[in-house]
Amino acid sequence: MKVVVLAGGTGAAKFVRGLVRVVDPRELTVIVNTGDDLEWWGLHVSPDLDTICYELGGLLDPQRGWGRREETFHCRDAMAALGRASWFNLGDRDLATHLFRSEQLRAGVPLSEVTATLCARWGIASHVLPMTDARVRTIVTMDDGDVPFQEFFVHRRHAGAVHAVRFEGAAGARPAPGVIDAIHEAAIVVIAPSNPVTSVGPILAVPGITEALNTTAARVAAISPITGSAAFSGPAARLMAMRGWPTTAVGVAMAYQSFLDVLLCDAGDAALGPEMEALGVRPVFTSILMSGTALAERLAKETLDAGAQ
Ligand code: FO1
Repeated sequence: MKVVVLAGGTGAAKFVRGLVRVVDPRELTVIVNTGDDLEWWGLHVSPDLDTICYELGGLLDPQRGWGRREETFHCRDAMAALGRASWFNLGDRDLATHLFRSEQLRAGVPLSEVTATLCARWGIASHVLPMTDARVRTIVTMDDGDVPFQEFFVHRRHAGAVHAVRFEGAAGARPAPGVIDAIHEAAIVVIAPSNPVTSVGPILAVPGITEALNTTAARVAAISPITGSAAFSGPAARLMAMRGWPTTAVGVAMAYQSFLDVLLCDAGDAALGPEMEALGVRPVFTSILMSGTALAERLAKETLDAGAQ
């Protein structure tokens, strides 16, 4: 059974960890947000691609949920001593990924090919695709002007009023090779429990991807990143409010309404069921907390079961 996951940050990696325990990893394609990408110390960093690849390759740091396990930060400290910015914590092992990727990109190799090479080197059987090979950057408008996503998320710890979010370069981007075919050939497409605005939003903003989701014969399921009116982590609820969506699972259903069949939500949100059904979305109430591999595996299985109904 072919499964596609649309993925953003750390929540997506947790879900994928469970998913590869219930599907053949070779049948899995993960389409990943690259709006969070940045240039750091002259290198191209793709945090969400790396989080998914490190998870699938068994390299992810389990505590932080990003970067590599058994990491050290000597280069960061040495750069700080040279007076360079060090708030974005690139680890020494992680650095090898960015050196390799940047070298390849400079030689004209598209990001999707570089990603495939890295996956092969790390023994990853699943297909990991950037949403696009083009340059797309998530820009957050705050009181003092526009800031790139990682400046907002990491440096400012997502504090401060957000007036707008835009995906620079998305309108002129094309989906990376394989993205549209994967969506059409899937039995189920799962939108991971990622921030609907800044993690999934950039993927949906690449022309052709939302259309493929609207027209695929696959069932489309999502897992809410919101329980009650709070996000598991990060600024999802605030950014959803900025978009004018309720900061509940109903808002998640609204974000994906045009193509969403099933939404897995927290059992405590059962009272929201009728509002979701009114949007044409079938809610499945369950435990969506993924604190540990066993829970992630159970949620993945429930998601596939819900999509099959
Ligand atoms: N997240 C942080 O909160 N602080 C960091 O210093 C940081 C560094 C970092 C380096 C490489 C990488 O792949 C991810 C990193 N992240 C860091 C996570 C990243 O900001 C987020 O996972 C996403 O971009 C949000 O989806």
